[in-house]
Amino acid sequence: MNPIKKIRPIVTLIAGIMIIKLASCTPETPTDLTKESIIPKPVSVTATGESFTVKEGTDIYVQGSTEELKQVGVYLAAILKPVTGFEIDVITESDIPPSGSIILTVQGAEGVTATEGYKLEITKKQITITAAAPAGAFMGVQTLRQLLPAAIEKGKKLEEPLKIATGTITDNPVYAYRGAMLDVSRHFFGVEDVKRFIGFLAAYKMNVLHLHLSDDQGWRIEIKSWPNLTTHGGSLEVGGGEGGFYTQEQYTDIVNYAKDRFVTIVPEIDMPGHTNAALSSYAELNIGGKATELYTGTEVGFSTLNTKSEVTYKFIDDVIRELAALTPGEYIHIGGDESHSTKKEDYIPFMNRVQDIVVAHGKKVLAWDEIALSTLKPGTIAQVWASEKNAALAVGQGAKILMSPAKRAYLDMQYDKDSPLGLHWAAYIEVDAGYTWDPATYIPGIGQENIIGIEAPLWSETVTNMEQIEFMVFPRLPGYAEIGWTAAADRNWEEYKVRLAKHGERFSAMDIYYYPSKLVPWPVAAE
Ligand code: NGO
Repeated sequence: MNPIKKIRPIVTLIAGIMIIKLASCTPETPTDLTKESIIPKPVSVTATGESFTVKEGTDIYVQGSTEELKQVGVYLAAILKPVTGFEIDVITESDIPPSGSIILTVQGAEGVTATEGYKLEITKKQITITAAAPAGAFMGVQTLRQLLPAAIEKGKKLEEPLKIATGTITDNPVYAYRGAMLDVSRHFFGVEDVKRFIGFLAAYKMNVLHLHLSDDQGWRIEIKSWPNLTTHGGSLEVGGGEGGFYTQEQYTDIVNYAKDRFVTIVPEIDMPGHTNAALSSYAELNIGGKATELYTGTEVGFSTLNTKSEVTYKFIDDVIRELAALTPGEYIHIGGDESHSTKKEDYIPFMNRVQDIVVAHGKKVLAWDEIALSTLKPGTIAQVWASEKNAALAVGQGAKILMSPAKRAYLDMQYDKDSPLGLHWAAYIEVDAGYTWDPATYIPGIGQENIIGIEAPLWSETVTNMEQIEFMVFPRLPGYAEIGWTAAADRNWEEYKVRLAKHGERFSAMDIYYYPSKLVPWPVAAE
């Protein structure tokens, strides 16, 4: 059961929003690499004043050939082939690359140490991406992609040759975890939508997609040992429309698609609250032993698993076992938020025991900040969304935290009071407010050494289709990517907004339906 993409355009809802069309003009040959609008901003860029041209005969040479690195070459070739019309082979033999080549190498990478770090050298004669690992080469390719004309994103043959300004870029991220979350429970999004979302993350060097797979309104991942979870618990969504779920095969397809783009999937099963879909599917999980009705509203905090019953732990063990087997990433997210119907004296032993289950299946625990009330196992991460007190409790236990403060990082918050979609219980988050904060100074007493990274969650109470996802995510997502990648000292809204504006053309070429915030100096629309 994989409902096709629902088409319910919000165009009518946002009347008055201008679709920006750019004037077509002959592109100038780029010669100043320092003038390019790269997001996230790299560590250093120096220019040498010339340009490289992709020509007939340009091939991609992969040196230090692991299969993974070769795949990065194949990925780059797939971008260049349709827009140039050239053959563009990926060559793994140790031949000396001729003039005009693009080289991806993990050899001689002494200066590049971070797994995702890279050095991109562009001369008139060749382009070389040097990295310590294939992940870094992939990040370098994303930078290269942004140095090419925005029109390449349409994937169609261009009349003009591809030219790139020469110089050197060295780069590596500040935080290892740079992610976004998609709530597929409140509204379900099919495999193709999730893949498109992963593509957005990869384009901005983000490396985690957290999937919120279960909540009161729907259970979205097939669990073979508890089949009603999806056949019954996955059948609806907020508003009463048809829900859906991923078969294990489809989930694996998503995991692999993400892996090819150096994005790790973090699956979340929310518990002990936010569990009505499970409670409705299996009577024995309820405190009174009676199954609940399916729920299609948007209230929170009314459901809880029976934390005193052994059946509950058997259920959780089965779910985590199946999910862990399908998930190559190191984390399983166990929710733990807003368990208002679970007594505190029951919540704490429950979270302790579920952490043990996750660890027993070879994974580390991620959970919302309330988990800090329990005893954190080594490696458990608290995802800070609401409570600075919980953040301090987690750090006090020696744990690291993941920064997702709702007031700054929630992608489901409205931009302003006129936004047609989204909530505003935490804040209105205009594009500048989403960008102008620093995870390492946000909570007094908690610094970079306590933080694994940043994640921007998109909850989907009000978001029903891909177009609406895009409207909430763009143009805020590149800002979160930059917060996670670029040092705070190198970030500045006045400078960033100009770079972001240049990406409007890229969003349009990617057919992304973005919010044209008045705070961003988008290029003037041409008739
Ligand atoms: C809260 C709540 C979610 C809502 C979201 C809406 C967390 C961690 N729990 O965030 O269930 O969907 O707000 O913004």
